[in-house]
Amino acid sequence: MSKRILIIGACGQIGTELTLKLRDINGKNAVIASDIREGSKELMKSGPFELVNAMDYDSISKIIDTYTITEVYLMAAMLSATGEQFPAKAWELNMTSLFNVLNLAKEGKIKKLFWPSSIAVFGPTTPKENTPQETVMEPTTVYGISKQTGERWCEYYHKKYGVDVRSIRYPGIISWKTKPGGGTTDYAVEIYHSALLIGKYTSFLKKETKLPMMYMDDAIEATIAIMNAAPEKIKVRSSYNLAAMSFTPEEIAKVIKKFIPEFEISYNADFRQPIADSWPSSIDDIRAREDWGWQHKFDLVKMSENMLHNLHAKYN
Ligand code: AKB
Repeated sequence: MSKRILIIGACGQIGTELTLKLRDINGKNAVIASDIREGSKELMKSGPFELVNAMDYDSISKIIDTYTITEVYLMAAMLSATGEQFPAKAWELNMTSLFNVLNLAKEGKIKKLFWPSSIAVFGPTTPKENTPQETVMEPTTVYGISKQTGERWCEYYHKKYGVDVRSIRYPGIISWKTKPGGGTTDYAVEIYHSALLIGKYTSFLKKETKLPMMYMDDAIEATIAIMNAAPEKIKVRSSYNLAAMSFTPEEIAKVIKKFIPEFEISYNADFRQPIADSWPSSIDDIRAREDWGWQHKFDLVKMSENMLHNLHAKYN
């Protein structure tokens, strides 16, 4: 049977670019985009789209039957900052959507499943630098708790029912096409937009807050690579640590200043500061590199060049 992909949450930051890339690779009709609302013009024009709520089991099941779907990428989630405003909703969305696809896979309706986890699974008692794959995990956000719980369930469904579920612990993802929403790492996207539009930015994290980050191109590469790897190479069935770079607001501002010398940064830490403080500063992703050949391409300078180039073209 040929590969037919359903992306749930296709209009979000990662979902948009993942859908476009998977359509380039597999052809537009082999990739069905779905979300609770319509997305960018580029996404909507690029191939089939279905309106669906990730918490609605029956609707997802129907789409899977209609399009004879073989693989699902579940990209819908409420992120860390919004999750702290709406804890019950965050838990409900993040867990119900995961159980829906895990159960559909258990019933044999999905052959392969991608579900993203996050560095938010770690907490203040986790080693902060070079956080290992296996370590203390005591997350303090609802989002982090939902991701950690989700990881346990993924491993359980794999071991108990043979579900082929694959996962990555995404760091903060930086991209120019679609803005992120409701995350603690979002400052690292906002800063580029503000630098180009108004030449200044007020960071909601303190200048010395170092967090693990990744450019979208690398995140998409990794997501497709883990899904294409032979099943025996995927030795971690909870979720893989994944890393590319780590930096502080002060460091990213310094690099932006190289391209836009008049750029100014100021700092006004808010409720997202304690979330950031509870997360690692850098991640050890040796298992992903050894098991399925992960390699990142973008560092802070290369990413900044690419972001500013693409955003400049978008705004002019
Ligand atoms: C967030 O900030 O909530 C996300 C994440 C690190 O998972 N970007």
